[in-house]
Amino acid sequence: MNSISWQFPPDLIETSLQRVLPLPEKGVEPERARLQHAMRSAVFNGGKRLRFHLLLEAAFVASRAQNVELDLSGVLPAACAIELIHAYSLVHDDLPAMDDADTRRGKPSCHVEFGEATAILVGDALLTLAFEAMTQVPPDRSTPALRAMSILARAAGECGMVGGQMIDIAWSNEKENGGVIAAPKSGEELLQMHALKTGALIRAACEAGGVLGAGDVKAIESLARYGAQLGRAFQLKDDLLDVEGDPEIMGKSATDVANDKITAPAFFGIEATRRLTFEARDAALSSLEYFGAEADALRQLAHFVAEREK
Ligand code: GRG
Repeated sequence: MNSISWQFPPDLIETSLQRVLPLPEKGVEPERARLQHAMRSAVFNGGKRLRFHLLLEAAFVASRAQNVELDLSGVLPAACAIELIHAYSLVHDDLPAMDDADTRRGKPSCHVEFGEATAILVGDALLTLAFEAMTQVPPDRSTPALRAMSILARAAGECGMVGGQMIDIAWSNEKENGGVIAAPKSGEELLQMHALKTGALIRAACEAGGVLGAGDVKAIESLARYGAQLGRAFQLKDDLLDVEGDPEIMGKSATDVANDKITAPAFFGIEATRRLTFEARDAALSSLEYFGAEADALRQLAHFVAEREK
């Protein structure tokens, strides 16, 4: 992602997140300091910041299309929030009851380093902090901020990521599915699970960015469509890397294949999965036709997501 010509420097992301997740205050109870330390470790451990970049860039693109100046103070809280929601989902996804992954981003996963109960609380605290962060906007930005919050809440919850995770888990664990062995009955069902588990948050980053950048209806719709297709390409490529990627480069230990997850290559075959990935990339690119050069970073990102090595 380093080769993408973002409108905003990566420093802006890290300093904004540091502000939302400061070091423990002096005198805080040692137990809470440990929790805060574990929360910081789940966030500041080398993620690509894809969703933060997306939300910020979508806001920029929408504002440019309307010829208005982007007010970052109304956008950064939601950009931080989506990264916190993402970090929580990874901490919970790695738990023994879910994917049981020992490493994340090349380091011990949260429950391995801090214990299982702490990791559950880290996820809970990051999710709630995300919603607190989203309220920290100037009063004149509160209406779009509230709309963006609703988009992110829906995408993160049962109608989106959590619902998709439930389907994914149920397909690989009959106990979590009332004793019924389930599997996707069609490629469409598998892609719909992807759209919920992974795509919903990526789509929401783009749609919420469009709202916070004061985009018109067409701009917001275009960005949402771009996000949905980007999310599809992202998960298909993730499934391909699971089969073809180098675990050393990927920085994670538990593969979906090893966890008996139903992956796109297992369902469609490798060649068809590659083709679907590129089709989603191209659909994402077509969704940006409404915009000019201001959307070039989003175009570069669509190529990166579908063609990356990790
Ligand atoms: C536990 C509620 C709950 C949801 C989990 C995020 C998720 C839903 C599952 C993760 C499983 C997984 C590896 C899905 C592939 C897509 C994905 C979210 C990959 C990780 O995102 P990146 O590559 O991560 O953006 P970094 O580390 O760069 O932030």
